[in-house]
Amino acid sequence: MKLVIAIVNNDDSAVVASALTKENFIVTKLSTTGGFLMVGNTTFLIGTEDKDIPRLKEIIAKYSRTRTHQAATTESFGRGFAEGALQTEVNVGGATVFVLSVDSMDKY
Ligand code: 2BA
Repeated sequence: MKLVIAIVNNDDSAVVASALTKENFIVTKLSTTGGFLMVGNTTFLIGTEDKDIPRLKEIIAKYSRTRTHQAATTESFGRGFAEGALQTEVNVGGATVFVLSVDSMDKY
């Protein structure tokens, strides 16, 4: 058994969640914030069997788009820089996916 932690863009989260549940994956959706851009994103927790991991990754990749994001980084916070200073352009996503091994899962 695996636990998948998938971080996706907020704009893709509804369609990713819908595609996963349609394919019978059980999903928990968390509202999260990226530490670099300090912009909201969505983290999915998905417990699933090892054999379903390739299909799960395929679905997440299919519905997660890469975007260019222009923003002040956290480097500028609290240092008195003018607005627009330390702006940076970064490619965000499609999705960042971690796959963890799970010792056991119980439901009571
Ligand atoms: P953020 O931390 O807000 O990062 C947004 C994007 O900024 C990243 O896109 C990456 O292109 C860039 N970036 C992040 N940290 C950077 C740094 N120290 N220097 C230069 N550029 C940096 P993604 O890699 O697609 O990541 C999107 C979001 O996924 C991240 O939002 C974070 O919430 C999460 N994430 C990505 N990799 C992670 C990791 N190794 N561990 C935990 N969370 C991760």
